[in-house]
Amino acid sequence: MSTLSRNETIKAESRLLRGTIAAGLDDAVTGALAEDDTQLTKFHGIYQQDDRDLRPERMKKRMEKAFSFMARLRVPGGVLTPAQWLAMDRMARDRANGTLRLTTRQTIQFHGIIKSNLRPAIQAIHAAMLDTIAACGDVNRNVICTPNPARGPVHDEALAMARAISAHLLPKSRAWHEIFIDGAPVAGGEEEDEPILGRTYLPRKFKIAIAIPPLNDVDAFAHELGLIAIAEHGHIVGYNVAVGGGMGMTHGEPDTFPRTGDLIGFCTPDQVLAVAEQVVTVQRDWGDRSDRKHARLKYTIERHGLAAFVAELERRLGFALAPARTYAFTRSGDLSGWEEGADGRWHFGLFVENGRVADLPGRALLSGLRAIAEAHDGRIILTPNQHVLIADIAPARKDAIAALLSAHGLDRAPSALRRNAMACVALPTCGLALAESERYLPSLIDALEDAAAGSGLADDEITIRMTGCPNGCARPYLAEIGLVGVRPGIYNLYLGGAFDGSRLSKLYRREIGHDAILAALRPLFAAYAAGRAPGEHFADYAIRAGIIAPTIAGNRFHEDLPADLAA
Ligand code: SRM
Ligand code: SF4
Repeated sequence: MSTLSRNETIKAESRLLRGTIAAGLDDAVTGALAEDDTQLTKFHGIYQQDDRDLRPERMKKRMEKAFSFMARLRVPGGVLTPAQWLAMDRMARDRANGTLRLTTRQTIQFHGIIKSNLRPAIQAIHAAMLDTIAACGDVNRNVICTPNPARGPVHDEALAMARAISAHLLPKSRAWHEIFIDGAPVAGGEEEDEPILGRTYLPRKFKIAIAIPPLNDVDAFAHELGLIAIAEHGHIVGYNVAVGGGMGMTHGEPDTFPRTGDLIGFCTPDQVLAVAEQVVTVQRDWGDRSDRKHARLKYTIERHGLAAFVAELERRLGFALAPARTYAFTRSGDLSGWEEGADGRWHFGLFVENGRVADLPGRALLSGLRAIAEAHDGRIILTPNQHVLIADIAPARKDAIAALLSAHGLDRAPSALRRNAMACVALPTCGLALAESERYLPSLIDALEDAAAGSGLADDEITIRMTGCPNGCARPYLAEIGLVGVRPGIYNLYLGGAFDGSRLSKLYRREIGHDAILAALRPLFAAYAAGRAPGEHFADYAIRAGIIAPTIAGNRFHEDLPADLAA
């Protein structure tokens, strides 16, 4: 039997995620926590980080790294009340770096929380009836769901399902409350049990998304479990089930790869919790606990084969899934601007460049959203593509909200290219970043906008996503244009992901910098403008024109796969 990874021992010895975190928080000598505890805080939605911009200077001065913490909320379906938004805005200014960072999984991250602020920060989150439980770590992460209240009951039903799944799969350990909120051990001193996840939790992170066709804004095929809602007469009658998607890979290691999920059938709404639970338990029992690079469900399925996985799932369920139903996705990404719901209420999709809510020259997002939250009595919904939906605006309040948007410079629509762009956080906080992403993509888009406009494509939607390393946090391998950091200033360029998020891209150029990226894309924009068929998307054209090969090996790829497999 292969040796268990170090994380498995840390989990096993943690007393259900407690470790020595509580004592570490009280230790004023260092800004950090004990190394093993930094693995455990992840299960509580908290990452120890350091400011990488400051590393050289502090190393020269022989100072400890500039440690701080990132905290991530758990917000299934991304729905907040205006009061919760205001509480999070205040928390960010009082205890973090003064910005909110909206993520690709429909939630908020706070960066730069120093250790002495961590308990008060988490307590402020708790006071707003929110939490950070299971937002990171080897557990089921924030369950995401198409945020489209204009769809009425269908959205309500999908959102209720996202919340139910999140609650069902949540760790039962009270460690989060004990460490950060009340300090009180479980009554009677007995440790809780983890009937679904097990006392060593899952082999690796686990992700679930609910899509409501025709929108594939959640990228349903990028998740361990993708549920595609099937609606009839305005209500959800069930969900198509896709399993084994995931994005992460490592440069130069072809046995790691992005993979799109396999559609394995259909289940009714009352079967969903059982399906989610049993997909989790098969992965819990079959997943690789020796090598964390091969521990995600996608590798479990590749190792055992899809048929064996489905047979085991159905054995545990005690019933077979029905055949998948017909559905059609038309696009990924978010809708922006005003949309009127069937009930007459209005929704405004607000563009937030790369999810960073801050006051920028001419675009006061932080104070603008604060003013809107003060005036708004509907909901504020975080999207799966780092934007915000100001939802459920009564017709009588629409003008007031529009005036606030305008007063803060938030009513100007970005270009079609920028609207469909996403970048992960990367530097300076992400410890795994090999190159810039959030701080670089806006200037690359400036240049690409010129190129697109020069080819007459100013209004054409093309998805472009960048990450600072191959882990894939902005789901770059599902974009029409993907840029993945290799080292500072250098990226691999991928092309060919489907506009509706159903097909992975392929490597087009290896290790290129800013000028070469522009040199590669400019002629492609021109060729697309001249040669496309009516309604044809950029990546579909690139495949039809032979710019990139049409297929990948099954539903996975790697930049270093041998040509015969990759073609
Ligand atoms: Fe991610 C690790 C940021 C969505 C795949 N991700 C990280 C860490 C925590 C770095 C670390 O482990 O030290 C990053 C923190 C950076 C920072 O300073 O904030 C980080 N991931 C993000 C966010 C904030 C990107 C963003 O700009 O929005 C997203 C937070 C989502 C959330 O709210 O829960 C984020 N990460 C994703 C996604 C997209 C998704 O889930 O839809 C993926 C690809 C899908 C997938 O999981 O396959 C993703 N993140 C990873 C991986 C690669 C996992 C793998 O199996 O290979 C890592 C590294 C790891 O786990 O070892 C990672
Ligand atoms: Fe960090 Fe890489 Fe994720 Fe970007 S893709 S946030 S660089 S782990």
